[in-house]
Amino acid sequence: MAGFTGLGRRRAADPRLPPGQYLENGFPVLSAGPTPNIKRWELQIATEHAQRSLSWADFQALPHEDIETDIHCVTSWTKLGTHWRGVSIDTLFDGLDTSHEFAMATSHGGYTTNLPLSELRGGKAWVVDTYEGAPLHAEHGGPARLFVPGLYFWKSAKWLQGIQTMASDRRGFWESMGYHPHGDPWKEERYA
Ligand SMILES: Nc1nc2c(c(=O)[nH]1)N[C@H]1C(S)=C(S)[C@@H](COP(=O)(O)O)O[C@H]1N2
Ligand SMILES: [Mo]
Repeated sequence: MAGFTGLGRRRAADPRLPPGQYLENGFPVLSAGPTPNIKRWELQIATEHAQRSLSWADFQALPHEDIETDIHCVTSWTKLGTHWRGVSIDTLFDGLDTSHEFAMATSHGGYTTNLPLSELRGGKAWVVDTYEGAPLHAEHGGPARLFVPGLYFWKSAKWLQGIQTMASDRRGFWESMGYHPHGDPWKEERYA
């Protein structure tokens, strides 16, 4: 009977794999443009009230956290148990108040991606500078990238330059090409 023959295959599926994803052991590089040459790194955090600018030394002086988590790319690969280190967005926004509910992340090179602020705060997102114990490779967004593992990986802007809060949602680079404005892998929010 079909129901029984399918059982083994179903048991083999890893429960950590969101729907439609496959396990990837390598680490693919997905960049919409060339790896930018960043001469002077600076991170801008801005709300409707204030702007904060961090040099590399300022950023390094902030408390870093270790993160072990899975990552999910909209092109269907998932990597399990990856290790990162970085500064939480809560720390970067500490003392800045905002009534905005959305944010745009902007990268060196012009890439943008929009996120609800609720997906960036509350221990869900970081600016990471370390991957598997080593400085983050330039092709993966080094010296530092946004890291939002709860959403598809296109939201994790490489070569992060700034985060600007917004009163209403606008679309970033892939979102304006038809990717989902939110991007939850467990809901398969791939395309709008
Ligand atoms: N600045 C920038 N960030 C980016 C991208 C990009 O093209 N430019 N690609 C996104 C996409 S679609 C994915 S899947 C991941 C890929 O990250 P990786 O190259 O480290 O695997 O980065 C995201 N962040
Ligand atoms: Mo992607």
